[in-house]
Amino acid sequence: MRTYDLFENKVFVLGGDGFCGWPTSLHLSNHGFEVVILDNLSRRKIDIELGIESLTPIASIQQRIETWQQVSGKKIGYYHIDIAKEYDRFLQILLQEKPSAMVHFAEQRAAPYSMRGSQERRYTVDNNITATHNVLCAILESGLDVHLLHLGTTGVYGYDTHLNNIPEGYLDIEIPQKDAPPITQTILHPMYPGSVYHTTKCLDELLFYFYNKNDKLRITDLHQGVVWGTNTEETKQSDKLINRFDYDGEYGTVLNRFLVQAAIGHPLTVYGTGGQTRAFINIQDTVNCIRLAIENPPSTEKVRIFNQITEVHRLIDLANYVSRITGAEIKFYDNPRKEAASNELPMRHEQLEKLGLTPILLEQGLCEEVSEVAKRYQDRCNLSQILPTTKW
Ligand code: NAD
Ligand code: USQ
Repeated sequence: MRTYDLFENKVFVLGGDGFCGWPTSLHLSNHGFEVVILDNLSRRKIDIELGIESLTPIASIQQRIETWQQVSGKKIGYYHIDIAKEYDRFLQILLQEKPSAMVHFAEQRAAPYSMRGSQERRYTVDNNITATHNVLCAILESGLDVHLLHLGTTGVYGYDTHLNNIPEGYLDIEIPQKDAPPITQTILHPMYPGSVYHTTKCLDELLFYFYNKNDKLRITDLHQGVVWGTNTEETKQSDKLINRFDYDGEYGTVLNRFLVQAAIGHPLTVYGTGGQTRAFINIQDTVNCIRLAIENPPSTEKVRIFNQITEVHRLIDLANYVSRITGAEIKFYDNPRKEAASNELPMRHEQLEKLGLTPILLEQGLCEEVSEVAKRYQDRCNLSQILPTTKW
């Protein structure tokens, strides 16, 4: 049986140069954790491949880390490594650094990008599944008791069902038996992915299930909704710490896209009738949730699953809200994705709140803050990147 030394405080952040990973690294560092980032900068390479750029000018990872040390006096370590391709080196780094927790963001995360063509489909599966499996294998082979926290998605539950009480990961079901009373069993909620990307998150879930059952690895899977916002308390401390802000049709997420569109006078791009409903979370809450989950590690009895969301909105309501506060026009576009015309999403999310999360809900002030960032950098906005290019 493994033992867990509470509050050994070294944390690996895999994918720590990304949109969620960078503010998480700073937040954990600010809260006394010794942070080590592992990233292969593949996201920056995809920007070059697609000819897109973050709306905000992001500093290099080296400048980011140097600036954080100047601003806070705290050090962040960094390894340039491909988790999917450099297993032996990853294991060596793990054995050398001995972190007590590992936050795993290191995956290709855009649904549209994963559906562009065979190359991107294959890359997304190869990268995401191999990265996750390498992480699990390395933890097992190291013999270390590392708490793995993975960023999953609420998309694993699917968006075209009519469930009215989506649980946090598990369902109790009755399995009919021949000539005997039914057996009650707790199972992972059935998965209904809507893109190759979302499918990789479902496959990740199964890998976690197996390694926990077989090897008692300590795992938290955070089923996160669409993230919005850009800066956090820490990234605001210097221009060189600014977070990335994707607004293009492949990587930009919907609310941030609407706020940029409003700032540059482009109509809000509502796909279909806007009847789709999604769960949302502000980036400041993302980093708070991850810290809370690290500070409160799970047992090894089963994979702990939290729905990391704070609110649920229908897309057309969101567009109307942004239009009301900014005066932007709304325009309906043929939906480039295969999605139901509408769905409901009543999703439970009390576990993180029980650990102390005080949700930041959509409010005008925060939208204005994001709009300010969008206005400040509007000259960097490439209008030709606004409309989606991938259809499925
Ligand atoms: P991102 O693309 O900005 O960051 C991912 C980071 O991982 C990048 O810095 C990239 O270079 C790195 N990376 C990818 N593959 C790697 C590999 N093989 N080895 C090393 N590094 C690698 O994405 P994000 O928005 O920060 O999302 C992070 C995680 O959170 C993803 O797994 C995503 O599925 C999940 N998530 C994101 C959102 C959202 O709205 N952004 C919502 C729910 C879940
Ligand atoms: N949408 C529009 N207009 C736009 C962009 C999107 O109407 O201009 C709609 C989409 O059709 C979709 C919804 O908004 O119904 C959300 O799209 P999105 O691009 O904001 O988010 P999605 O593709 O679902 O993916 C994002 C992240 C992914 C994460 C996921 C969480 O990129 O990493 O897993 O949010 S979730 O949505 O819960 O699956």
